[in-house]
Amino acid sequence: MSKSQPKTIYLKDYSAPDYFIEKTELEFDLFEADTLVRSKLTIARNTAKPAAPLVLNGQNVELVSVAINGEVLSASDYTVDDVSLTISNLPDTFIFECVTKIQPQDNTSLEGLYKSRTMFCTQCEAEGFRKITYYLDRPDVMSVFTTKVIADKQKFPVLLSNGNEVGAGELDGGRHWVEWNDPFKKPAYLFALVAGDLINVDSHFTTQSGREILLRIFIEPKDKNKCDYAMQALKNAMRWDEDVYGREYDLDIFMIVAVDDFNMGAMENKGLNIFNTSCVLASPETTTDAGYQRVEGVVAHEYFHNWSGNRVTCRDWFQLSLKEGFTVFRDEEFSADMGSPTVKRVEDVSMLRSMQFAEDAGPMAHPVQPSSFIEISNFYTLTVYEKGAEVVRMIRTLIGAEQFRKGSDLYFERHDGQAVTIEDFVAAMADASGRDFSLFMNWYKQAGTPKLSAKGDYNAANKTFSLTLSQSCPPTPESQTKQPFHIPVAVALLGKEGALKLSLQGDVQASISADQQEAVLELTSSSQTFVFENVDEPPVPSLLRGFSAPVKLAYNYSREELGRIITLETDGFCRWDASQQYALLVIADVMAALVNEPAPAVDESLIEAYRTVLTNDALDPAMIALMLSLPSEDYIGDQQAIVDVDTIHHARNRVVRKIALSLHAEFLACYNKIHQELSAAPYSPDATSIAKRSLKNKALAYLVETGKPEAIELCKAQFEQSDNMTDTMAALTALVHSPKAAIADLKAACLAQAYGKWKEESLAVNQWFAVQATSPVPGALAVVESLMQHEAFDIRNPNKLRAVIGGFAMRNSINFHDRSGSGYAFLADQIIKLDSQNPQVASRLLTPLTRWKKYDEKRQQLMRDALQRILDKPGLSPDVYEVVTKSMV
Ligand code: 0A1
Ligand code: ZN
Repeated sequence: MSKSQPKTIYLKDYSAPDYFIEKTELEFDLFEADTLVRSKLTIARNTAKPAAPLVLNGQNVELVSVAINGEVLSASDYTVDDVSLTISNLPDTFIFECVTKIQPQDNTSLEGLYKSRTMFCTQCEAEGFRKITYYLDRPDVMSVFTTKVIADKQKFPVLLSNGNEVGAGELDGGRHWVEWNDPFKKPAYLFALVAGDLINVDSHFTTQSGREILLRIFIEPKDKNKCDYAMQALKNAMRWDEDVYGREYDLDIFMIVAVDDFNMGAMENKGLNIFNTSCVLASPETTTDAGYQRVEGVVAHEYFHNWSGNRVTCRDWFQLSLKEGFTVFRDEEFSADMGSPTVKRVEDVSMLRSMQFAEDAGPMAHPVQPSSFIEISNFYTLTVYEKGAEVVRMIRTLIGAEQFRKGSDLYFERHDGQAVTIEDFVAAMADASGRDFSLFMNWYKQAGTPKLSAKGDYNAANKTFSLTLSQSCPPTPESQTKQPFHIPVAVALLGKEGALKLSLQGDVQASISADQQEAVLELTSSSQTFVFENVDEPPVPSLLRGFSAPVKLAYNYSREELGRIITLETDGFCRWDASQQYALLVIADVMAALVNEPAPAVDESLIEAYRTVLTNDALDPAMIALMLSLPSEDYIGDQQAIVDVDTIHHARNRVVRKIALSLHAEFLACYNKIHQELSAAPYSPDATSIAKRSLKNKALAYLVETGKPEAIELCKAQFEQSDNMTDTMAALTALVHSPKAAIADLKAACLAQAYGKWKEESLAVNQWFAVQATSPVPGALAVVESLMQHEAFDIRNPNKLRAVIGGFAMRNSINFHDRSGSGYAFLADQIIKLDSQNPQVASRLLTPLTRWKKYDEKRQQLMRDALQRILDKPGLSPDVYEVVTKSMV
């Protein structure tokens, strides 16, 4: 059965539910061939809707029987279609019972109840519960759940659901049952069930009020030694939420289950989080530093949802960013506190600018609070998550940390146990701070990345510096014209010796920090001029400190001015950004020159700036590594109206090589020094060691770029001797991605050796797949095709698909965009195949094809052909249908 013709749903059509479900009692009888779900719902009519029939959502479920108040209904008493069950003429309160039959073992969509390897598990957000049983599957219907799970005891000794275990027992035929009760009302999307042969690792946490919480992570026995890091991250997150937000955990037990087959990173089901193994398991031999940090961030993210998402949830799915934007903001701040705040900020902004900005400029662009959708799964986006977090961050910037905490306290207190809107969240912030956020709401309602243009004018006679800020925003699908945004612009003025003391003329909307070195200017109309007074020398303005707003900044900096920011700015973000802008100017020169000459010169001043950064012992090594990383090809492409794939790739490579050759001695010294320091102790994923490794491996990558035999030897030695995945993968990546034909045998040998070692470690194999799929060396498509035939490839596993197909289509521009169109045709073939199997994954992998407008005419045509071929597939899922049709306009 499939859904009927895809239909658009609008926020403006929201209407409260016709019925409420006070109590939900479920019984799952799990068998190999199918599962019986018995559901008993205590339902009350919404008295504001006296005549409404009961319309329950249900999809891919077989209705076995249905009863009202104990009376079994006959087929003429109700109607069923492929998405709902309707019953009319019901009393104001009643008990609804039904039995449904489902086939979890055949459920390849990984939505609803499904099997991951030998384990049963669920994924109900956003609308997966309806694939389990008939229900009011919408987040504003909140209910108390009791769940009894019955299964074969030997195969499924562990039976879990939300809340507390309230009973267990044995049954005939080797079966057993466990019953769970969750005392907190919740929407169905937070329901979870797990049945499997799992072991658990336990720990405890004592809350600020002295309650003892059992923390339990369930894994397959082979992964027993891989959950210590997640457990510690969980405890850190619990403490942090108490300290920073005053939020304490509420149940007596908090469980995490690791599953191999999962569409996303993890899911915050009440008291029973389900995690993609990639976001919870970690060991030095299989997990890189970035992997460790991801585990820490995702564990915290899901935990923080217990308040921002579960205790206070979303009224409808247009409010998704209410929980996601706020929770991402919370997890970003947590990670910042656990490591280096500046490094974290740079990483987050870098990702936002290269990925979310592209989304905001593409055909699927939507506001943080979308106004319509066909398939909500398509709206778990960088815009809702990451831009949503930026919007929350701007609220904090505007009202300050103290008022922000008051606003958050008020929000949780006012709405505990409710399903609310983004407007409710902002109202709490407004009420707590006394600030007016009406203009600010445009950040939630309008899509597109605003452009912020700035112009500075120094008047030596008056000792004033006038800064004129103007904003505009390109049209996006939902709106051709835009209202102004309320943009907080954090500014410092840099003199020859450093930041100048700031004082603003007149009564302007702005605040100045206690040390007078930073002003937050509030731009609220299309253009405003702010005048700084008592400015004794011509300053260089450093704008958008800490990336105070998600905008594209345009200021005509000279290389000298950027140099001043790089050396004198104390804000790490601006310092890094200035180095990026500098590199962009240099790369742009090379790109222009490439038209006439095959090997243009590279501006030496960039090399000198890099030399200064590389040899600055006062800087955090992680910051040095980031400052020495050239802007990504995606980010460079984003600056162009039409992306010149080949020129970007070649120009950037040329600059990389030039840096590598010019700073060879410095990179080698840096590498040797850090290598020696780190060799003194076993691997540890602490912030200081991570920072050092990031610089060491950046140096290694540059060394290998030189192609010098001794550099290749050094890399090979690191690959062979490393005791950790970070160093192993850094060395392997440098070799595999090297264009040097002479090392082909070495590459093959290292890849074979790595596979031999990782064979049994699925998560390590994923990285082995990804390093090959993302290789810029010509011929990647053939490699990808052969990887899909590899014994370790599993087309039903999303992590494998993301590593191989995603790696190629999303992180290998030069090969994916091959002029022949072979990359596009390949991706279309895969989407057509995956669409019936797993629409959510298919729809996400499709993203690169939707960006066809950014490419030259020939590529545009080839990409559109690929999209058309997908659209022509009969019975296309609503997920893929929505993305393809919106992107073909
Ligand atoms: N709420 C989860 C993410 C998530 C969303 C949808 C899913 O299936 C369609 C699964 C997980 C989070 O923010 O972590
Ligand atoms: Zn989330």
